[in-house]
Amino acid sequence: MSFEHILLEKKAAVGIIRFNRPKSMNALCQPLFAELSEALDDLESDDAIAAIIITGNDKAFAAGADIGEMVEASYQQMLADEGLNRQWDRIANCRKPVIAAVAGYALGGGCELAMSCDFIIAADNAKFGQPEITIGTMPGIGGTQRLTRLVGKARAMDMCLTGRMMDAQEAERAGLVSRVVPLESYFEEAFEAASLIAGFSRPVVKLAKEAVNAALETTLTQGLKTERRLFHSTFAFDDQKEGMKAFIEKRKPVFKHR
Ligand code: DAK
Repeated sequence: MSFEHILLEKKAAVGIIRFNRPKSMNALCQPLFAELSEALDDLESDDAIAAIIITGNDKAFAAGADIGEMVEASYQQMLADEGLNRQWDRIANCRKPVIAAVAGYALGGGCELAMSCDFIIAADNAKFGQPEITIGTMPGIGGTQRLTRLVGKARAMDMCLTGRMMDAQEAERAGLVSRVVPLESYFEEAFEAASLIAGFSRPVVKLAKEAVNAALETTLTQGLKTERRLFHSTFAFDDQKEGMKAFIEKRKPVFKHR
């Protein structure tokens, strides 16, 4: 598969999607989104791939949707573009684990896209923001919703209404990112995390991901019920028997993903 705006690589059990528009800070143009969806379809249907990393370059994860593309768009065009709206949801709908490895700017749609991954590993130069207010609009693909759930109302309001950026350290304190590491090693850190996840039982990883996501969608009582049922269902897998036996026998488990 060859793409113009992204690079796709498969390394062992990890699929890597890298935004590749360095001249425009990886601004997310529509063709890039179509390619991202296509690459995710490919990685999701490839049985050799168990975890996915989405990343940019050292200066920018992505500085938002391509402003040049949007400047003259009408209300009718924005509303009608259902295909585009679906593509923006593509990462959140991926059933395999997706890690965002973020260095530099993750702004607007870039920040929203990182938040739709399962977790974010950030380089110490990362900057997160929802600056849409400074260009006369507002977040439209999760900035007011995912950000508020992740960092709370006060910080989300502050960022969406003033357009200020959060640096990596503040983002870690606020719960937006899971780890901050030196710029030199953020991709390796993400790759190690993805490889570790890829070595665990794949169906169980899927269920664990589903359970954590349920926490953001439902009440505590319903979420706990969902978790309990998913936990029970791990006992239907050989991998649960293998994992626990291996612990008792003081050896490494050999998961067969069934
Ligand atoms: N779009 C297009 N080009 C961009 C860009 C962007 N978002 N961000 C940067 N660039 C381009 C710059 O125009 C410049 O191009 P040249 O002048 O060299 O041709 C090049 O990248 C380098 O940028 P700067 O010269 O500005 O570099 P600086 O280091 O001075 O500043 C910066 C870096 C990232 C702080 C700055 O470029 C900046 O503020 N960028 C814009 C950030 C922003 O406002 N992002 C939000 C965009 S709105 C939806 C779909 C999408 C969305 C919502 C809903 N639906 C379908 C429902 C999303 C909206 C957005 O993301």
